[in-house]
Amino acid sequence: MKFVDYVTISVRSGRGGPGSAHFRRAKYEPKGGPDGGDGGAGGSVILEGDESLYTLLDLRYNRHHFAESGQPGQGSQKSGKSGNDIVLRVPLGTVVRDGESDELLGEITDHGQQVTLAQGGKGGLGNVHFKSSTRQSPRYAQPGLPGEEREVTLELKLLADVGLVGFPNAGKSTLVSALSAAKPKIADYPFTTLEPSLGMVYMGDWRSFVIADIPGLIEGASEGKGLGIRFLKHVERNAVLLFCIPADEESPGEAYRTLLGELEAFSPHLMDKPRLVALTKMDIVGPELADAWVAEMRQRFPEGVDVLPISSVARRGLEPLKEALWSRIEKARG
Ligand SMILES: Nc1nc2c(ncn2[C@@H]2O[C@H](COP(=O)(O)OP(=O)(O)OP(=O)(O)O)[C@@H](O)[C@H]2O)c(=O)[nH]1
Ligand SMILES: [Mg+2]
Repeated sequence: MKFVDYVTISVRSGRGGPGSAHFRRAKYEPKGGPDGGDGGAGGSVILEGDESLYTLLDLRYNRHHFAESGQPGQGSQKSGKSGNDIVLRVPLGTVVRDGESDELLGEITDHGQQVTLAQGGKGGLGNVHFKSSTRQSPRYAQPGLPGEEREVTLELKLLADVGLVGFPNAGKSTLVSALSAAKPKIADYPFTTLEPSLGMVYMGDWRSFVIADIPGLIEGASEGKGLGIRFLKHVERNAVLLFCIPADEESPGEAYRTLLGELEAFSPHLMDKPRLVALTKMDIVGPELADAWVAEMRQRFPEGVDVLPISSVARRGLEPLKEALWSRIEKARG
């Protein structure tokens, strides 16, 4: 399974335009001084973060990006026109490396953030700059500097669309293993999961999304209890939060509010994310009791919270859960 999107592209910036070695010509001034303008700068090739993109697909189909050269300077101190920059838009989370040395050139984390891949060559100075008391008629103007050419590798770590939130033992890892081919460690003791991991969920057609298994949270995690909340930085960029609360939880409403409180303590921004609740381990409730159980549990959550009963072990309720997640992911992707 692959969670990384790679593409290698070749980029070249434009050469700077040469400076002009022109001399002023006018009837009344037969020996006019130097008036050659500067050459224009070559265009650069620039990478720019775009929050509406999710893959490097566009660059896969279009791998060569050559920016224009600058125009030569002209008489009357006119500068040459600069070459246009090429701006390549990429999703947030794109890491850029030199294709040859593998040296890290930058990481795009913010919308509008730019990383220059190839800097346009500087335009040459016109002869007007080289006039001095001893040299009244410089015939010299600078050539433009060459552009840069390189291969760069772009790497996008796929962001999880869904982040799981729950107390230890809530069945988060089991759910990831039921929805995806990922095989996280599962055990009947708390804090089995120590590091977030990802699974790819395929929905049987062109739709797919990435789900992140996250370590368990406990009350006071924001003050360092349990594993703390540092790993919540992994859910900051998830579009949707899925709270996992076991069907036999004694106070589900309180559990939900406690989890929310820990998230908020980490970052109030997390409160803006769409969320829903998976009522896990429904197979421990007898089938004849299930409907009444779910109805009763739903009442104990704050109003407006979507609660979906599931069982990863019995593989029940998984399709409606995927669809519910998908509709929110789609909305978030815009
Ligand atoms: N009966 C039943 N047991 C389940 C189900 N899902 C998980 N469990 C059990 O619940 C226990 C905890 O499951 P995990 O998936 O490891 O829970 P977790 O939320 O990932 O736990 P941490 O990683 O410690 O935070 C294990 O013993 C699982 O077998 C389910 O659908 N039905
Ligand atoms: Mg786990």
